[in-house]
Amino acid sequence: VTRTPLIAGNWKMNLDHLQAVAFVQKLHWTLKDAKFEAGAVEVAVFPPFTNIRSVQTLIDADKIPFSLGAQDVSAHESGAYTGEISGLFLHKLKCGYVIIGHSERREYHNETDEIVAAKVKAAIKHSLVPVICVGETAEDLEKHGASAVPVAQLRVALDGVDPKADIVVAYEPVWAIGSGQAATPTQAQDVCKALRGVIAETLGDEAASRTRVLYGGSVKANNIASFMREPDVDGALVGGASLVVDEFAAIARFP
Ligand code: G2H
Repeated sequence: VTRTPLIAGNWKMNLDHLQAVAFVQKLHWTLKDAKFEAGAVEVAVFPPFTNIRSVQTLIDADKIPFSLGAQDVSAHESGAYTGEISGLFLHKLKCGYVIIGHSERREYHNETDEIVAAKVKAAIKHSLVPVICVGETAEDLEKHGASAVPVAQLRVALDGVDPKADIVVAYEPVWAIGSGQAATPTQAQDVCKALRGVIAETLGDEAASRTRVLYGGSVKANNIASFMREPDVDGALVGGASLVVDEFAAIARFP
């Protein structure tokens, strides 16, 4: 199987809806000028909830070949959950993806592996592709090595998932997030390979060979190619560098 590389921009809590529209327009023009071939690489943007409608309208109107995703989803479908966003709402806004279990949500919102697993099921139920984030802290790395924690997190997240479901896995070592200190390509490869092993073990070989496993954590235009050369790294989840048009465009043009 050939897995289409996925370059995903996680904007986190940045850009309001007007800035978001201007940004996506400019990114589109920049990639067009560079004769960027949609299809060879999939580009996805993950704006804050309040911008999804505006970005979706633009993408639709100008036939912009970017995928759209949200940064979180509720584990519940509807009801008395003040402030939460249902997967059904995201699906109706034509979101294709949703990030689940980002380390910032695990840390600041106490999201456990069990909550992550429930959100993964909610996303799949509403035809959203979950981008399941796993990764070890600096302390985990020192105590247990790189792959033990992400492997354990992914096992819980995939428990009971339909083997035919479309999912994406993102390995984001917490110590590499926003720190400017990315993992080495070899470190990323080792853990991404171990995570593919977990997919094989829980969902089967077919799912393991088709599912994209991303690396995230201080990905920049000057290191993307080194990650993409690794056989088990199928793309990147990009934070800080996804907020700068030229930088993100350069990442998307890595081949
Ligand atoms: C990790 C990553 C995007 P950054 O959080 O998910 O952020 O590229 O800024 O390290």
